[in-house]
Amino acid sequence: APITLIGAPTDIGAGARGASMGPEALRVAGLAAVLQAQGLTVHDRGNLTGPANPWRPPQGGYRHIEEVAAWNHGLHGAVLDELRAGHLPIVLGGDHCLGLGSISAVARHCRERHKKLRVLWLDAHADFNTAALTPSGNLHGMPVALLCGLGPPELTGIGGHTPAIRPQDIRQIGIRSVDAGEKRLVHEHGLEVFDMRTIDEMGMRHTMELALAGVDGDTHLHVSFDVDFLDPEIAPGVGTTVRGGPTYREAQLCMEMIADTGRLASLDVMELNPALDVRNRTAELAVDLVESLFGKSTLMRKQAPTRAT
Ligand code: DIR
Ligand code: MN
Ligand code: MN
Ligand code: MN
Repeated sequence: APITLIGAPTDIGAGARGASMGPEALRVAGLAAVLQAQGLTVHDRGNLTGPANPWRPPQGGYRHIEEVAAWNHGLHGAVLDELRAGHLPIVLGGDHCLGLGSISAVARHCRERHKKLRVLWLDAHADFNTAALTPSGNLHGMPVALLCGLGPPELTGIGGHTPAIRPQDIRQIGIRSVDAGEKRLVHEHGLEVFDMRTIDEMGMRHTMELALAGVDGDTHLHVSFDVDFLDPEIAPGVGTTVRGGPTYREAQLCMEMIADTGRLASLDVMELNPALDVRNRTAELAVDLVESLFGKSTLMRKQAPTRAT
């Protein structure tokens, strides 16, 4: 499918300013050209607009809830338009609160087309906080909970269906920072989390085999790539670094195994913060990984390598 780039330049849900510059940094790093070089058709529809960041303290456990709702409504509409047109949307974030608008649109499209949904959430964080549990009030720590129906109706209802997704639709990979109350909630809702210990113990290959199990020809595969998934040694340009993330090779294998399924149908690239980056290297790394996600491999491969399970 033709790819559409949708920029969402805001840091409205984050605890540090600067993710609003993410879309332009990804463009400067050559995202469109890299995909076109693989023979893909790419339309860049430019950036969405929305409210400025008023930088207020939390109210009732949430920071900037109205502005977060406005950005996510806009993104929901843009992603849904692209999916209905048969395009593959790539959302250029923006902070991860935008996963709400993007994935609620993907879920709506799946309901319309009777497709199965599988969301791969690549992140250092579980993003499963609620107003009662959050240490910060920042909504970028809550999109998975909101998508699962936990939170205020003005956010959980954005896709016209609450909950937008079920916990069993999602697999989280690379997780290594979960707040105390959030940990209990993740457990209660039965989220399938492949944390860093799992990756250490079974390796990225077996982890991805498990995370992708059951993905078939009827599955819409969505990847929500929070750039802080990556180890901060290789990806310093994010607002909330957590040490001990996947290495360059582990991240490449993760992306290549997703590409091998042939089912990738939408993508978010979130939390890139150029204000904290070093000569745009984190943006360049993200583009490099997206290239693998869209099937760039070192050699011609006749088929995906056999999976030993
Ligand atoms: C933390 C940080 N769990 C919070 N979350 C981040 O504020 O809710 N998510 N950084 O990406
Ligand atoms: Mn088109
Ligand atoms: Mn996140
Ligand atoms: Mn994160």
